[in-house]
Amino acid sequence: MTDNTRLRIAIQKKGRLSDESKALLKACGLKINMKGESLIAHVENAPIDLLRVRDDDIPGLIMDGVCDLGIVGENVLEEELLMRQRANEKCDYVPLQKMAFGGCRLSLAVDKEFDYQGPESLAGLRIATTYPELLRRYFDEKGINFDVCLLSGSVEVAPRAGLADAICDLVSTGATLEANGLVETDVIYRSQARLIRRGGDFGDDKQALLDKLLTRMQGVMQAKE
Ligand code: PRT
Ligand code: ZN
Repeated sequence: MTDNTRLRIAIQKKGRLSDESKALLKACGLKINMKGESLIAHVENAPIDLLRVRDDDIPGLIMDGVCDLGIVGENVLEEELLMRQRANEKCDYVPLQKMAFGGCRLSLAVDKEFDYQGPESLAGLRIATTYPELLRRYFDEKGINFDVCLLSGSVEVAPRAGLADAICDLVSTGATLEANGLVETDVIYRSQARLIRRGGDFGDDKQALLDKLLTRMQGVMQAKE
């Protein structure tokens, strides 16, 4: 049985958001008892548990009401939201603070030899991405058809490997694109990490704990500015 009296926070287990998510919670005064690879880490000085999962699972855990709070990239959140809307699935959540980390952009990129004149240059071509819904929204708004090559990693090698004519991937410094002979053409979505909470009522005790945590988070983030 799960203990519903404890506030459950989903954070990325390993990756670009995990260290800063943990650091933020620690700076809020939480004493986290993190043992190796375990899925759940208990907070020793508050009725809070951390669920350490893949970032892709965080929006679903919140939208299904399995976790109370989550820290996730808006790119992953928006992709899940569009997918659930398309499938008519439950997508109840409340966006809270933006975090001061995880900044990146989802961009189209083509081979540097490609004669790119705008998104219409990609009409009827194949684009490799991990974010088919965000990509589709962008092209649907422009009335341009395209094919998808769905990859969960190594998107930047798809053109060279002959899998796709262009890519749509996350960019931060641009070094990965450059190393693969690609040029960024259009930014289709700007993202950063965000705190989200599930919909519905939390009950008095959990709500009070959440309010206290949010106030502390604001303080920590303001102190950093
Ligand atoms: O295992 P899990 O599924 O949890 O992790 P993951 O591998 O899916 O995600 P991870 O840890 O790579 O990224 C987590 C989140 O960090 C993303 O969803 C974004 O919100 C955010 N983020 C910020 C980034 C980047 N910057 C980023 N640069 N995520 C990925 N990248 C990758 C990009 O895909 C490309 O391969 O870094 C490369 C480009 O970086 P530059 O600096 O060369 O441009
Ligand atoms: Zn992921």
